[in-house]
Amino acid sequence: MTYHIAVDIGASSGRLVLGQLVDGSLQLEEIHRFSNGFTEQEGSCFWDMDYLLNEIINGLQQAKLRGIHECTLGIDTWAVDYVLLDAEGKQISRVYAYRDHRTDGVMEEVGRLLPPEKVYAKTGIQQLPFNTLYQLYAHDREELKAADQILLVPDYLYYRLGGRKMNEVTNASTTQLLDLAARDFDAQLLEFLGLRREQFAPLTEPGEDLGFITQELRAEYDLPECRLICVATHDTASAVLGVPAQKDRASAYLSSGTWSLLGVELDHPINNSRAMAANYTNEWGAYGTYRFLKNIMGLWLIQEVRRLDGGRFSFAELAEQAGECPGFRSLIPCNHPRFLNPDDMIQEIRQACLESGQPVPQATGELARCIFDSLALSYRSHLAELEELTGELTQVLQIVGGGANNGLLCQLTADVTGREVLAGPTESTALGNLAVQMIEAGRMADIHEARQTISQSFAIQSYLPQPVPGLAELLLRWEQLHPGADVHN
Ligand code: LFR
Repeated sequence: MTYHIAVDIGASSGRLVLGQLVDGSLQLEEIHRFSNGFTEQEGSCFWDMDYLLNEIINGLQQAKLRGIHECTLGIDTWAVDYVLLDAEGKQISRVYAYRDHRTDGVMEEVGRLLPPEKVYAKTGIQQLPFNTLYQLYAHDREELKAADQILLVPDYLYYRLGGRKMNEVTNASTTQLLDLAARDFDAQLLEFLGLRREQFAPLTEPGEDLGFITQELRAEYDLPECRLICVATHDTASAVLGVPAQKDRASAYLSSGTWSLLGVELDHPINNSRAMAANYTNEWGAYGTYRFLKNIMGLWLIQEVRRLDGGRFSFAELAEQAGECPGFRSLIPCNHPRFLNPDDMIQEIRQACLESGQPVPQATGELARCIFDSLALSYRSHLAELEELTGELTQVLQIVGGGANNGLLCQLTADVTGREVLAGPTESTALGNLAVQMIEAGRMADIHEARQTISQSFAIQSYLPQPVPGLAELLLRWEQLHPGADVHN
């Protein structure tokens, strides 16, 4: 089989990307794109699984129309959200979106019952109010008890396509229920939630062959013959796999999408008290690695501003307008929980500026500028933290994902961090997804070769730091906003 297809679904859009190795170069072609987002029903936020499945099927039909009769397929999505199934494999509840407000205050409540230090020592996972641990705690007890299986979103999509149940490890680690030492679900945490181990499927590593899309689906929708390969199903895990190989220079990555995930890849977790205090996570990676990183609020801020602005301007236009506004005029501590899912992001940003005595951004370009300046300063603060925690100095920051297209944000990041920024590829998540499929198919030897191929196949843009006038004063202003007040407190 020469065709490999990545299904990559993020919080705001999904795509099916065809990957092929042509003369040693990895070539991508988008075969289908669709929008995604949670919808509000009776005051709660839900994802629509049937819609997502339908779009995957649409995409596969497009592939067939292009003459693809055989392929491998891998699926990645965002993390933490889950689907409950009954013994017949039917979905028994709606799928809550992680930004739903039902978890407000739950992390604190659980923290009073389970010492957070113990949970962190065990799991190494950062405190985020939407971790599956807290979502399950907030879930209707009876419904949870009655569930035969608990699958995360990509596990469920694989199951619907191929019929096999699994809990893939890179994503399962984001539940905050896995024990780093035992490398399985932790018995005490499950007991705390009133759950049994059998309610989860076997943990499965990226690279495993999950068999073919069912005959019924193929016949009903006239689909290609697809062999399902378990990839790193957490989008961030795939994005990190898709980071190009570096030439001997120490580098950190920033996976820039709805979230900004800033970190390094490690072959061991760092779950000491300092890492806990700074709220860094150790999510499990493919091939025995760990994603030591921090969640920063990311492009969600601008996505929301754009949505509330009626989608009048593209992201490129917003960056252009922001570039025309004076810099560092108004700043927000973007990781504050108030920005996680406010009723109105524009009002929330304006209110935060008003409260801190700064000019209130009015025009959409001014709001965008406030967001990009604040994100860049956040990256600076957390990069310093990362260096302290790992004891490794960073020379280069590799930005991958959609945010690598935002020249203004990349340049601002280089300027305020004083580091060279290497931007690209934007499709690192699809690339990481495809890399696992290609390794499994024997087209590439290992992840080192895959990363080498990625760096040779895509143009990477370099941004060198330029001096920021009045930087010392700017940093003082930034610190006064308490940017360390995090999504976890
Ligand atoms: C990015 C991401 C992050 C995760 C957040 C919620 O798309 O997967 O890694 O913390 O979404 O699932």
